[in-house]
Amino acid sequence: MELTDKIIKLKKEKKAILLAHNYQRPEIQEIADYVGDSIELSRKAVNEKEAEIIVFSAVDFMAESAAILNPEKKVLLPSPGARCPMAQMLTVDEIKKWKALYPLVPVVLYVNTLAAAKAYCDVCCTSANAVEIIEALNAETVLFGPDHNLAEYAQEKTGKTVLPIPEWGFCPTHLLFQPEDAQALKTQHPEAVLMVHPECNAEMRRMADFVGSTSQMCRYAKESSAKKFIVATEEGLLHRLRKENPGKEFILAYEDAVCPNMKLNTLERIYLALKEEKHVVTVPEPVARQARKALEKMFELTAK
Ligand code: 5XR
Ligand code: SF4
Repeated sequence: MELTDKIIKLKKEKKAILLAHNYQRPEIQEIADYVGDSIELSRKAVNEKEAEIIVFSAVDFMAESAAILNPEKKVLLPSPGARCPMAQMLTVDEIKKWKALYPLVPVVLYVNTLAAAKAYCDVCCTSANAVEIIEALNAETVLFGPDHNLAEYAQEKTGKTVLPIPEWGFCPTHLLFQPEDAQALKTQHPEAVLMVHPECNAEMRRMADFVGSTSQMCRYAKESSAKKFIVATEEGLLHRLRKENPGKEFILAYEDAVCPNMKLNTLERIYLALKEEKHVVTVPEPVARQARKALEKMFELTAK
């Protein structure tokens, strides 16, 4: 039996669902029950009442959020070494240091943080809703971590003071996109629309026709009348963009833009994790309770 068939069979037997982030390998996206950004996926998991096991093909912090929001389900991270380096950049001590300096200022944390850090914030956000969340807060200054590019973008968009914690946090994959490469592609394809993730640097964002998260890029590409797009985010998203928009062309803005951690997940590892029900992600309840509050506050502030 093919590996994909074995996974599909096991999923049924064990009442498991497979969730894949937009940056996963194409063959994983193809057999996933849902493909999306981490928060879309965590919400799907909450709605799948029948599911007993969630195989979350992504990185550590995403599986943690799923575990926090689905305490009664078993959440498996197929490759336990898949850790987001940006999430590691913000320690609890760093948050405490900034909170001591600005005791009255709310702390907004990108979901790309570990649960222990989330437990110390007021509200979480994603790259899709950072601007909306900061606007909704009754404060002119906020502490924001760990991505300093997303902080800067949110500051530009909201007109509020968004202080990055730490001052330098970044995504190594999105840092690979540089204006020279994007400009060369724009010159080669003058009719193409440039979509840029807000984790990219300011020059990239300034050149962009559209700045948004992975889920927002998918929506934008679908609704746009353009036929060609240059895309500045991790290469995995291009599989989904191409699949959902058969008549349109998608070009990666830098050819080696790969998140090595996302790519640690393979069909083989998904199969083994599911078969042995191993690499269970758990978050101790006191931390989970605090982090859940911050995630729920995000849902509350973005509810239409
Ligand atoms: O950089 C990421 O890990 C991806 C992404 C996205 O746009 O999907 O930035 N994730 C964040 O928005 C967090 C929620 O998924
Ligand atoms: Fe972390 Fe960047 Fe990889 Fe997303 S793409 S998981 S932010 S390193």
